Amino acid sequence: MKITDIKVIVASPGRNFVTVKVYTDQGLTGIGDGTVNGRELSVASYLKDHVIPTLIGKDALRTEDIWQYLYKGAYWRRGPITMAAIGAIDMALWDIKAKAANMPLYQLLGGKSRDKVMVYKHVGGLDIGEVVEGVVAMREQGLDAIRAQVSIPGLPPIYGTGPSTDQAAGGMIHPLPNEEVWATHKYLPLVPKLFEKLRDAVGYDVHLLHDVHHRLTPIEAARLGKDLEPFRLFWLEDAIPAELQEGFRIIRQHTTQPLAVGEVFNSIFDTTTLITEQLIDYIRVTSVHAGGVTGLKKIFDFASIYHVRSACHGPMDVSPVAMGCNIHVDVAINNFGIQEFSGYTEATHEMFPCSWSYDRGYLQPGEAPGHGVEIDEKVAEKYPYAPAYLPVARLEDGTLTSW
Ligand code: EZ4
Ligand code: CO
Repeated sequence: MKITDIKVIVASPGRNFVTVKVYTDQGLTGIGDGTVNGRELSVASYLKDHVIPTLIGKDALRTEDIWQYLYKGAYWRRGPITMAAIGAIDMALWDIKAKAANMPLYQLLGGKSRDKVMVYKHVGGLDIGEVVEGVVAMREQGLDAIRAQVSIPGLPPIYGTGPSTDQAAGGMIHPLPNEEVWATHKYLPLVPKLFEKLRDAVGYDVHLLHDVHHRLTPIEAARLGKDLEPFRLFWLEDAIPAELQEGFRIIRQHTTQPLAVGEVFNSIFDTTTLITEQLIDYIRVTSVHAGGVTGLKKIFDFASIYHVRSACHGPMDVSPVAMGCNIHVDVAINNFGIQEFSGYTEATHEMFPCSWSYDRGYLQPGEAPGHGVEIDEKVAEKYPYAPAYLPVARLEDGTLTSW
């Protein structure tokens, strides 16, 4: 089955998405997600200018060979833009392969290992009371796992802590980077107080999660982990920036608090120290940023040997196409942990009709052949690309810091 054409579609139904559509000489088509939030057009160019011309005429069913061709062949290996471009093509090819087999994608990955995929959603708030209310309300909507974030009193709300975070992710995207303020010494004593109140309100049956968003140093993260131990979090996410994987050794020495990291990783080589030394419990790579279904499966299979479980990143900027691929992998692998799910705008759902479905805290991949997500190009035309940046963060004295 030969690849005859590949189209790149950039559209913004609430936020920017980069989607590829692969055409074959058998009439089958497949789509893939190549979105890198805030850097979207670089992936579109990488695909149009450098990848697509090399793939015309190749056998669409050779997913592994094409993955290696784009990875090893580029010479410049890894990196978020390269891996998102590879990911987009890989998802589209798996979509075509599963459609050719007339099966949902999960069947080609080993079939179902579980009945449903547990998700967590986000609650943010300007103070502890508001977060507690939000978590109680979300529990009533059937969620078994909830991420809780709170603003620091006296500082403006930061990314992920505003009210109704589900939609705020869109509202916090700016035409130029917004400048946020961060103060570790005000944050560290606040978070244990939040989780104490949360456990008082909802008990220990529900999984509670917290995202530090790379804002601490290893020893600060170790302190926070220790302070949170009585409240038994499902995980502490991105406690430190993880370019220095060895940093997790310090956190691990001090706390039994389970740890998750990896939403900005794009290759298995970002994870080797973390996984082989069992420094983390959950690996947060996601199909779009880690080289598609092929890249994701390699990392999760490697992680399974070391008792590390999957936890695909799933914010609103991971398109419904990548979300679909994640769900097929989630349901098929043995070492599934949890799936992040922020939900999407109505316009996003209108643009990406899909067979996967969400109900009261759990996702299902659906039974449509392929990954089950399509793109309505007429709808895409209604929502042109709009420049959008993630924020940056500074300390109170103006020093630029991680966020
Ligand atoms: O900051 O998706 O756990 N989720 C997150 C996200 C990320 C954004 C970056 O594009 O931390 O909200
Ligand atoms: Co995160």
